[in-house]
Amino acid sequence: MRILLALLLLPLSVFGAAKPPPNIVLIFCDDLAYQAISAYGDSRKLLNTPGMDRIAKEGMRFDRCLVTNSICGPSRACVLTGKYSHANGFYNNSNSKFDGSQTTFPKLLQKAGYSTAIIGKWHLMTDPTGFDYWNVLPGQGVYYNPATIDNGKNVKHTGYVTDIIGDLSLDWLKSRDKNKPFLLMCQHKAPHREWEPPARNLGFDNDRVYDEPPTLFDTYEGRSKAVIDQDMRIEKTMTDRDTKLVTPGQLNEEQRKYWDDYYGPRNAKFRAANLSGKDLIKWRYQRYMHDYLACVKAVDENVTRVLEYLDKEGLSDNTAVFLSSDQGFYLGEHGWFDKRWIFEESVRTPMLVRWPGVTKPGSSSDKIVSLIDLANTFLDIAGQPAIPDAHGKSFVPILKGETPADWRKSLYYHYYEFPVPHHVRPHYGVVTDQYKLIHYYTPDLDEWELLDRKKDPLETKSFYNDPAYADTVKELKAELSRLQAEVKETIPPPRTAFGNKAFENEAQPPGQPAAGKGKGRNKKGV
Ligand code: SGN
Ligand code: CA
Repeated sequence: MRILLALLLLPLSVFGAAKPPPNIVLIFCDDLAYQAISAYGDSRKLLNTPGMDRIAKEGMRFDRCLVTNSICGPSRACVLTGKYSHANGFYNNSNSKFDGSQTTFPKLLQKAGYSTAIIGKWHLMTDPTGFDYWNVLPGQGVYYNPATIDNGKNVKHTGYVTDIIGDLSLDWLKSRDKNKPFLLMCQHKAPHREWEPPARNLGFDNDRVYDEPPTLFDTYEGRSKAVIDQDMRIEKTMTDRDTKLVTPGQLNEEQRKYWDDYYGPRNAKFRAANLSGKDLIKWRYQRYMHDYLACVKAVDENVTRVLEYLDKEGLSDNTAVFLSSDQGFYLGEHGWFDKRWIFEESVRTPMLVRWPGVTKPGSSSDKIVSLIDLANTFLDIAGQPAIPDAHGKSFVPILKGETPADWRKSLYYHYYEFPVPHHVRPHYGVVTDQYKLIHYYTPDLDEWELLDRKKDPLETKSFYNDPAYADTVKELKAELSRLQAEVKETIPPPRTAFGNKAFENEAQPPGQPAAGKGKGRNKKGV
């Protein structure tokens, strides 16, 4: 009898009103290291992130989501277009301007009937296109009392940027057109440099002493000149502003009070200790961890707010929630902060996805996915055709637990911006599960490196000149050429790719090994 009843009811559910297309929420952070998310299980156990962990627990954690050009604007252009920098035209943060007339996934979702919104960090120089609502920070934005550009109009806010982006996101969700599926891109500024925490999180760690990464005092022995010659070390590059020995200018009186109450006595103790050498690096590392993690904690609190809103409105079941970042970030590994490199902490970015009814709760994938895959993934979720000339692919099959046998085994990478900020030389390369083959190719440098993650997980050595790796180098060079041909990148890239006057007076164009000398570095950061 019960079976009969079930059979009678079946057609109602199968042929009843079609389920509306899923909503899509992308929570996209700036410089969020996977090491700072507890779901990723870093051995330092840096922070507890219940909000982000909830997405992992109820969905899938990607352990190898890689970027293709590890800086802000370029990554964001890759997300929107599904294409590499040389194809979407946005190479660097210094002089690139996003061509908003090109095909992007928000435009296609909008055309397919979605309400589309972007709130928070944008950093693409031209106005957003493809959004019914946009309210973005100008440039990098600031942590305290930020201005935003609300559909073209300047608005001044009082408060803390992460909470403001959270508030604006919830406001939009509440006031959106409820007859349509939606795309919300909630894009945090945090935890970008200079890592300024909100009042409530100052001292959240009770002056904990964080474990140091084993490579905090890396000497870069045997590494390429490019690795030795960077400008992103805690020792050399971190400023008094970064370490809060200088109070940020944009605080109001009340904010300054709680700021000084926390930092004042600690800074006095630091000054009295008169640290130098390794002790100074150790102190800076501890201060960096407190500040950076306190910013991540605020992001996490705002992730929870969004998830709870979706629950309360009964939206969770039909909403795919993605959490990611424009790139990874160094938390003291190799003595560094910042990103840019093809190396692991920089090239690998967090990716957590919850899609109820589709993605198995508590699952993970070690397949190589990339931010260039997001555009076609979102279109696939919405039941829309892919952007045909995008380089990225939909990873919906992986989300469904059905990884295609021919899923990519390698990814092409290319970083361009030089010399400022951070003096990381342009390089391209190929990343596989085990290896990274890298070519530094500026006029003053023609060097290769080979990293082996299995043999040397901390990435402290290059095996390029080791005869035992000759065959591997040969195979990877062939793979690199195959990938360059596949994505149709011409080497050397145009000079404009580098973003500043790095090679202005060089006789040889970048890409051609030459005797020419590199220009002195410009101290003015971008
Ligand atoms: C600023 C930062 C740099 C950072 C770039 C790019 N300096 O210039 O440390 O690498 O942004 O970051 S700061 O002193 O102004 O903070 S990105 O995330 O936009 O690519
Ligand atoms: Ca960034």
